[in-house]
Amino acid sequence: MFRGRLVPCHETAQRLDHVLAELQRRGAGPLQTPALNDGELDAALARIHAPRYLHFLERAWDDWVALDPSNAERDALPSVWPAPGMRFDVLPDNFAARLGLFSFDAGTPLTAGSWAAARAGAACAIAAARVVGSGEARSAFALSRPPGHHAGADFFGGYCFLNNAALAAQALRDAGAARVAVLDVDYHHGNGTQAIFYGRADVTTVSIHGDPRTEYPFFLGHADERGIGAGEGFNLNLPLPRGTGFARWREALHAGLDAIARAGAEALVVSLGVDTFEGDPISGFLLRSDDYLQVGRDIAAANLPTVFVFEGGYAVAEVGINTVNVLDGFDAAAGSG
Ligand code: Q9C
Ligand code: ZN
Repeated sequence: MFRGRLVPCHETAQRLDHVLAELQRRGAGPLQTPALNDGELDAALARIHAPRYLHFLERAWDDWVALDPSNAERDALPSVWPAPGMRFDVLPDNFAARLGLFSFDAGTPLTAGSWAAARAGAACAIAAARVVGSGEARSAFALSRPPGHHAGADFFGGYCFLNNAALAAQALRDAGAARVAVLDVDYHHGNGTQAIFYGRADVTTVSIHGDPRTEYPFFLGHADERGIGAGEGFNLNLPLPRGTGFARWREALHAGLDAIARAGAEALVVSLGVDTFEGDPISGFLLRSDDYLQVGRDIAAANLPTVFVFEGGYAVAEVGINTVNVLDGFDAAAGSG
């Protein structure tokens, strides 16, 4: 839903095909399918997401089609939301009301395969974190879609349903890392990840993004959001204006990596969106394909066990090159080839 019309969703399956093809073209090794059983996955999902939200998502498509069999031909989109001062605690019986309760935009179509894809993507991120957390590998890349960083403990939006980066960060904590950092380099503020860890000192969250005064998700991501309670000082937002190029963006990256080092993080999750690309159709930064090699080198200089999680990036023809450039830059600098 965009400006009163139903338009094709930018978050398409071809995005992932391009990344996978580019990984294979450059001989990235070893590709694995996550080996997590349903019980392990359910337990890991419950570490981050609210039970009633998971329960809703799992059944949402069937509930939608049960309203009217012809709904199977259409995606479900929310159209009504609770405003501040209204009740969030009472779960409505009405499906449209539940869809609104658990979401924050009308641009995230829930379709027949949404739950299966989100669940498989979460498994991918958790498995990547386990490989890194166990010391089996120094780094791993979780390649899945839909993305995750806009999803909160109990809401979807921004094409995201389950927060893969948060699940990976929690899995690294559970594998023994005392302090973990999430570095979000997607063009859009990682509002879901921030919200999930806002009150926690053990997971530092850093996001570099388009200024929410003009850019989605609009209602979070300002520089004065520093965390709350025990989490105060463990959230850093680095908003930048539309039109920002690589030199200024890289200064923000260095500021973010400095904060991660100061927080004493022992492991790193990177929310890797490449919608910072100059050719991205929905974003406003001006990074070029070669710049992503430097992004990878700069992240490698943090010298931390690192889990990359795929997020946004909608210039479909370049999404593979740009994503794999980050990984190549990282690998070359980290010396793992
Ligand atoms: N005309 C991620 O990159 N709406 N989500 C944009 C542009 C939502 C992006 C509208 C963008 C969500 C993971
Ligand atoms: Zn994005």
